[in-house]
Amino acid sequence: NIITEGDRSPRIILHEPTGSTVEVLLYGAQVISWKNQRREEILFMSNKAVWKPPQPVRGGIPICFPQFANFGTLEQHGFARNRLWTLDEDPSPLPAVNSQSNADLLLKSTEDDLKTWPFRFELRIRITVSAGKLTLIPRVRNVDNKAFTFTLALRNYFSVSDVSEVRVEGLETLDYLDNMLKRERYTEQADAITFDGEIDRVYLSTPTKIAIIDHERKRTIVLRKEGMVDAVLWNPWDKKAKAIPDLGDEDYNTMLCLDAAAVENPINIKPCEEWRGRQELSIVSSSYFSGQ
Ligand code: TA6
Repeated sequence: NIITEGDRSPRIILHEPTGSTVEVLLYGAQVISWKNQRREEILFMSNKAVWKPPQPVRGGIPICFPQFANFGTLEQHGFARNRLWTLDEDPSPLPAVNSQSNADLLLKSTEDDLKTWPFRFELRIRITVSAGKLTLIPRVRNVDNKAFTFTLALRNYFSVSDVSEVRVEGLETLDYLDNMLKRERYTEQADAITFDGEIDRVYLSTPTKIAIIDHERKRTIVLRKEGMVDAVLWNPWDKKAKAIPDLGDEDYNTMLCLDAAAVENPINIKPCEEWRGRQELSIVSSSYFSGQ
C-alpha cells in the first residue's frame, strides 16, 4: 500500500505484530524511519533534510550504487538514491512474500543512466521488518551483454544519545582506508572504537557482526552482513557538519553512520549474473556485548 500524500511520499509503511514500523520512500528505496515497538526511532534523520528530488534525503538508509562516495567518476554515492524506484512484481528467485512487513523495490537502468554509466542493470532490494530487526537484501542483476563492476554501500544513519559516549565493537585490529588521509591504509589499534572527532573510514574485510553500544539508551545496535565485506564509519563532527547545508550544526552529536559496504574490491558480475547481499540490523539490550 503506497501512501501518496505528504512531503515524504510516495512511500510505504511496513508493520510487524509487536508494533515496530519502517517507512520507505520510493525515491531511492530509502528507509527513512525504523521505530521499535516502544515507538522509539532507531535511525537518524536530519531535521534539515530536503524532501525534494534530485536532492538525496539526509538520514535513514540511503543506498549508494553503483558507486560509494567519490570512489569513481559518478556523482557522490552514485545515482540510485536519486531515482524513483518501483514495486518489484517479480522478486524471484526470492520467494514472493505479500505481507505488511515486506517491501520489494526495483530500479532498472534507463537510457539516460547509460550515458553516465554504460551498463544495463536491475537493482532490487527486499526490506523486511520483524520484532527488533530490520533486514535489507540488495541484489544487482547484469542484464547487459558485457560484465561490469560496481561499489555499493547501505549508508545506515543511526540515532545515538551522544556520539562521544558510544563505542563500536567488531572492527578492532582491522585495516581501514582513511578518507581523511588520502585514503591511505592504516590498522585499527583501539580495542573498541570511540569518537572524539571527524571520522571517515572504510574498514576492510570486516567480520559479519559489528555493534554500536549506546549505554545511555541501554541499546546495542548489531549490524550483521553478508556479501559486503567492508564497513564504513562516518561522522562529520562539528566543522564538517556546519559545511553540510542539510545537516544541523549540532546533529553530529546524535548521529553515527555505520554502513555495510563493498568498496575496496568492486563487485564484478557477468551478463545474466546476479549479486546478492544481506544486511540485518537488530536492537539488543546493552548487556549483550559486555558479556553480562
Ligand atoms: O563516508 C563517505 C562520504 O563520502 C563522506 O566523505 C561524506 O561526504 C559522506 O559520505 C556524506 O556523503 P553525502 O553525499 O551523503 O553528503
